[in-house]
Amino acid sequence: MNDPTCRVLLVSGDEIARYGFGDGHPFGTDRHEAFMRELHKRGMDGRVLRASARPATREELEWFHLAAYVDLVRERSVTGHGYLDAGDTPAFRGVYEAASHVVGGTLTAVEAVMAGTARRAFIPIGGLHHAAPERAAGFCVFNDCGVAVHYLRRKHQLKRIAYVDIDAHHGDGVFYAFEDDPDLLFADLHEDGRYLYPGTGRAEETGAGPARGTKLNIPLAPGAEDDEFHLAWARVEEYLLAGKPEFILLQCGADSLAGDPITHLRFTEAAHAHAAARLCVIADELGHGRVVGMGGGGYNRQNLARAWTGVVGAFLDSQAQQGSVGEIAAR
Ligand code: TV1
Ligand code: ZN
Repeated sequence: MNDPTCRVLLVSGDEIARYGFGDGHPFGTDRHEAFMRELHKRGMDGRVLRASARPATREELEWFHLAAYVDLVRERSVTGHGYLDAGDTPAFRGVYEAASHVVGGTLTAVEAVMAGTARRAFIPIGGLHHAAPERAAGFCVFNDCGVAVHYLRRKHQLKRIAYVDIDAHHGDGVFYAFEDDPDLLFADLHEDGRYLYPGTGRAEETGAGPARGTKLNIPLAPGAEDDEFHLAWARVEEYLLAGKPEFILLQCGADSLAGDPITHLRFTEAAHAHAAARLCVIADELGHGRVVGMGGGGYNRQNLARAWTGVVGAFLDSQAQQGSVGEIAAR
């Protein structure tokens, strides 16, 4: 356990793998397996600590969501009929259990990092950034990212938390829920909303009320490649170093890679590995090292497998460096 290569937690298993939609829906239940297979192929599954997801409690869900909406999901979960939004997010039998395990899984990741059992943690099916307090949206039933922010504040009295999002879609569910909260640092690179769902996240959207001017939305043109990513990413680093968060959440949606079937950004998986590696450096520099990655979107299975294993690899590498005497002496 004190082996520094062994301080990265992976939250995985059937409970979260069941979150997904059938019948030609881009967000299928095979995404978890596509990732796990690649992790095994790269020999990385034996290098991480493992945990399964617990379900979020009703109280935890209601830190972010309205009770009436939580009830609606629970009802639809029995029959599995109908949609939970206007057409992107179908109900399925057991959707309540699956979605609450995704939230609980992200909390498991956050808990482990706060307890010090892990320095970084990753959950492949987390990062459901479109869900709003009162409704599902864009494949997202419960917003694990938003609940995690409340968790860190309520259970650990953290104030300044960073949410970084490199999914091709804007993280509107997180953005609008914390729009007027200056202590939720928000940095989101995404495909310009003029061309892609959900249509929000203009650069001028910098926060509201007391938080006006404190959030970073960076829309990129369709077709943007790693060069554009790196230019934007430099601004994210500057923003985080100035903001000094006590915890960093990364939504690393793999739908920003070239070849995704529903978006038009053209990053390579090196972008995701770079983001993960640099967030570890920043978190270490800030003195706490706390980083949790959530998989987010990504509908080309090969892309999501490569991008997410790259993120886990960056977490493992950052740990190996942290543990090496030479590296510490060289600082
Ligand atoms: C059922 C079956 C639903 C097949 C939805 C692609 C489907 C999409 C489907 C789809 C699809 C979207 C919109 C439509 C605006 C709506 C996890 C007029 C082949 C984080 C969510 C994208 C992305 C929603 C989620 C988007 C995430 N694209 N096939 N739906 N309406 N919705 O465009 O950020 O990655 O595509
Ligand atoms: Zn997405």
